[in-house]
Amino acid sequence: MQCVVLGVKPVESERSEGELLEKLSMLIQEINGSTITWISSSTAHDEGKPSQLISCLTEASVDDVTAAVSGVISSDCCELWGSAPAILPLRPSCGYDPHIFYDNATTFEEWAGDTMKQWGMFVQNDLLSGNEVLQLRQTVLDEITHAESLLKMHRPDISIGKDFISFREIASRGNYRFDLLIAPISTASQFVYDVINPRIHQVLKRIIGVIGVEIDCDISVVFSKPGAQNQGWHADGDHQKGACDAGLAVDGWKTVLSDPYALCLAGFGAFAEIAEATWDGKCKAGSAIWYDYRLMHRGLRNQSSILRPVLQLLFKRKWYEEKRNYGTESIAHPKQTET
Ligand SMILES: O=C(O)CCC(=O)C(=O)O
Repeated sequence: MQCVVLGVKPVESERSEGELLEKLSMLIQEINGSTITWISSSTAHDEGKPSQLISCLTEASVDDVTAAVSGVISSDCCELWGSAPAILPLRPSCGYDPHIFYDNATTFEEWAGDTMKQWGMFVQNDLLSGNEVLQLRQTVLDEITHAESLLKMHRPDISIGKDFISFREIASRGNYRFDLLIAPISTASQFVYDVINPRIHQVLKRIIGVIGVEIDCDISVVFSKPGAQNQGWHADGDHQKGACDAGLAVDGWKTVLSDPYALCLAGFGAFAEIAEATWDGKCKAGSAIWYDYRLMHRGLRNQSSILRPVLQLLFKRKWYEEKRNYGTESIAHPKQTET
């Protein structure tokens, strides 16, 4: 089973996105014995010109799907934009904001659970007050200063920001961007246990589990120094290398994503960028972006003149161990020289 995305040009003004999808759903339900399920539609630009995008799930070949669609639409051009063994996201016509920002329609916990299932992410505004942000910011900056002073003391050969580093406590994520693990016994971690966790406990319970029972939490700070550039699209976890998951959904991810095994409180990929399906998640300090750990994401550049810290809380099933993001050598020890 694969997801196929086709672009149709030109976009006819009288044909809304929904109409094309409806028409195809009526006219093409099967190709050479393979069922076609039409999923969604959107628009994106191809060399400056708008193109209507439509996606479907099928066992049929991409050529057969393209030919079938070309045969039923009055359009100059129908071409393949992408295909994948997982659903390729298309931007909803109203954009993402109405879906991923809470609108008070139901309880926050219920909405958060449903939104995570459907969109893989959501925004929680004003999780922390202004004063709490200042307090947290200071403790996190102290951790960064401490880590950098250890690095300077023990590894003076390293040019912080320019050289690639991968230590047990801190790793670079491209020029001028770092991920620093916060020790479980530290002022910053205590802030998470005392202030943040009680506020999000119910949401976590609905989405992934109870802290201390099914899940635990890795705390880190991703900080981007002035001059950090846009990151490449990526997903952090080891799931890409075939690590076991929380349990595949009944149809093995074909149409339904299984429950997450890890959540990150703090995106999409190359195809999503071409299809204009990405979301640039900017939110106020003190607000949180929650996302399923499998979601493709990237850090945006820091054009300001100050360091930008982002507290990252990775809530994960206890069996999941994050091994990919850091190294094994400690910054607290001098470089071992070969004898
Ligand atoms: O810079 C950020 O905010 C995100 C960083 C990130 O995604 C990563 O380092 O894995």
